[in-house]
Amino acid sequence: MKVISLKDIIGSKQEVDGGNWVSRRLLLKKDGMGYSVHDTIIKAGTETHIWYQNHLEAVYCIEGKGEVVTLRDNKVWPIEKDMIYALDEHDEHLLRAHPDTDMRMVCVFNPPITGNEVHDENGVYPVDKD
Ligand code: 9YT
Repeated sequence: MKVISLKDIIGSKQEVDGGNWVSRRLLLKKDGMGYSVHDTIIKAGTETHIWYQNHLEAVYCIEGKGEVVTLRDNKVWPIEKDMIYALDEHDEHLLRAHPDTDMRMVCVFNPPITGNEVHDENGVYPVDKD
C-alpha cells in the first residue's frame, strides 16, 4: 500500500504548472493503478480549451465554481463544489473558472497520465506510446 500526501507533491516534479491551472499529480502511470489522480487548481477568471482525444477524464469539483462549455453543441454546464463531470465522449470543451474563485478539482484520467504532460496547442495530452 502507498500513502501520498499533497504536501509532498507540492514543489516536486509531480506539480505541473499549465498556466491557467496547476496540477498536483498524486498518482501517475508509474503507480500502477490504471488511472491517474490529480488535485488541480483552476485559476480564477481563466478560460482553458481542452480536448482529451487520447484520454477519458472525470473531474470532481471540491472548491469554487465555474462552467464547462461543450463545443459540439455550445451547451453551458455550470459547475460548483460537490459536482462531478465526466468527459465520456472525449468532449472538446472550454473550462472557465468564475472571476472571483479558483476551482479545486480532483481529476481522474484513464489511461493514466505519465507525469509531465501539459496541453498542446489543441488542448490535448499526447498518447502514451510506452
Ligand atoms: C480540469 C482539467 O482538465 N484541468 C486541466 C488540467 C488537468 N486536469 C490535469 O492535468 O490535472
